[in-house]
Amino acid sequence: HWTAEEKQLITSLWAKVDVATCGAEALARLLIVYPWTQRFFASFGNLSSPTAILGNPRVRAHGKKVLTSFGEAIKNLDTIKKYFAQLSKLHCEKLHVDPENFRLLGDILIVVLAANYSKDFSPACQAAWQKVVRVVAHALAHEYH
Ligand code: ZNH
Repeated sequence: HWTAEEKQLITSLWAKVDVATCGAEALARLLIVYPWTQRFFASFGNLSSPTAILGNPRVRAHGKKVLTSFGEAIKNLDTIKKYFAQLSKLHCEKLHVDPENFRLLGDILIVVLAANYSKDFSPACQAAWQKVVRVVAHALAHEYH
């Protein structure tokens, strides 16, 4: 269900993405824009202000981890449910993350990409990425019960 053009728009932007920087920014923005998401990261230390969150090394490291995993998913778009089955179970059974948060992070990631790669982020590129973040959120929610 992916056209060659969509895949091209996805991989050509992804090739430019700085995963550490954008991952850190995306998770930090999630915690700032939707402060109730901070409850999942209570062990991460100081989250008391936007500045603290943006500079928090554990937020930065975890954001990189999440976006790295996201990047692996992009390489497995046609088998993404299977690819994310274990991770979906982990988020459901152990981490108890409400899947609504996957959608929120997806929307935040779109903002981060648009802000950092504005020249590349054409409406067609946005359309392909909106689809990616929706499919990723759906796959991560698939093993919830
Ligand atoms: Zn998550 C973890 C991915 C989203 C929360 N994650 C994690 C990991 C990974 C991920 C890979 C690691 C695992 C292991 O270790 O084994 N995520 C991911 C992705 C996504 C996500 C791909 C999308 C896209 N998460 C998310 C959200 C949230 C979360 C939205 C909330 C809000 N995670 C989480 C937590 C954890 C994780 C809490 C754990 C951390 C620590 O370290 O503790």
